[in-house]
Amino acid sequence: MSRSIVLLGGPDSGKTNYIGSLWRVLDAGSGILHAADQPDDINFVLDITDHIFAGEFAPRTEHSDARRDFEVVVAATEEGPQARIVVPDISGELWRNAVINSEIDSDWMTELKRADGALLFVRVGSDQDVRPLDWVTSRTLLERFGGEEEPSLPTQVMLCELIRFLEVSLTNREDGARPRLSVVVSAWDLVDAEKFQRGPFAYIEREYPLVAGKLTDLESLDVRIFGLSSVGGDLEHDAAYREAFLKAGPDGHGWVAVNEQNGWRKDPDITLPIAWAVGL
Ligand SMILES: Nc1nc2c(ncn2[C@@H]2O[C@H](COP(=O)(O)OP(=O)(O)OP(=O)(O)O)[C@@H](O)[C@H]2O)c(=O)[nH]1
Ligand SMILES: [Mg+2]
Repeated sequence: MSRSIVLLGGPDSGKTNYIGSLWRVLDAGSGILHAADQPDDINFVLDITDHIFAGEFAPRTEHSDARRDFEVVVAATEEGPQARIVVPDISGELWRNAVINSEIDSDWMTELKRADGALLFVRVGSDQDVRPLDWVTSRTLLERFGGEEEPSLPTQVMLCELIRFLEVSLTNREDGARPRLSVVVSAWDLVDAEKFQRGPFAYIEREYPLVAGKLTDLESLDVRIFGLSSVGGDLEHDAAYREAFLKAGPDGHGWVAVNEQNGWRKDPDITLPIAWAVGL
């Protein structure tokens, strides 16, 4: 019962706001996973939910912030197996620096090695997204990677390197199966209906072709891709949405885009990317 799940992603990729919304669902037991006990220290999570309750996104994590682990034991059924989920809410800036320096802090390395699943976040419409360069240049960059500091590391190069970290560090599952990686495309509420129907992998293919190639070639990880909206809409720029959100109360707005026979649909259970990675 000591398996853990790591949540990682670059700066501004939606990790913190997911944790806040996730806790509400785990606590209420309204998703497939519920909290099997009360976590020890959830003050920072409650700070996040305070922002969301006020109809605003929780602020970006300062990279000077102490590492904050959100640790909770989850289960799918009352009597069924449990899994410990350790979600370090690390500032994306730190993940980015780890890639630039080709070095992961030994604490996180220990955490990654203890984990048999991960959630990798990438966000629609982030102003922190670093655009390449054409992709041939990016590939050269990726190949040569590890030497001098690259001041504007393209997002897709960073993502490929994070996936590589996961490939070398995640441990096989208890049943011997490959570790699982949920790739989560956050702020998926920002895409139009057409992009929504083409799905988050098509989005990654278009925006980050190197990442799409990497995901397709992965042999050591079992991958699934989800679209995610932690709060259901754009609380910052869409005043009408924010008003409706506040009026209806803060819970139950988030959703995950999942693929079914008739295409992509919204599922209100935002625990799904974790539930799949845990395999409960
Ligand atoms: N439209 C929309 N935007 C979102 C959603 N979740 C997050 N965002 C946007 O993404 C920004 C970053 O979200 P955070 O949760 O702070 O991202 P983070 O990965 O924790 O960022 P760092 O702490 O810098 O690593 C927010 O300020 C929002 O603008 C969502 O569900 N919908
Ligand atoms: Mg954060």
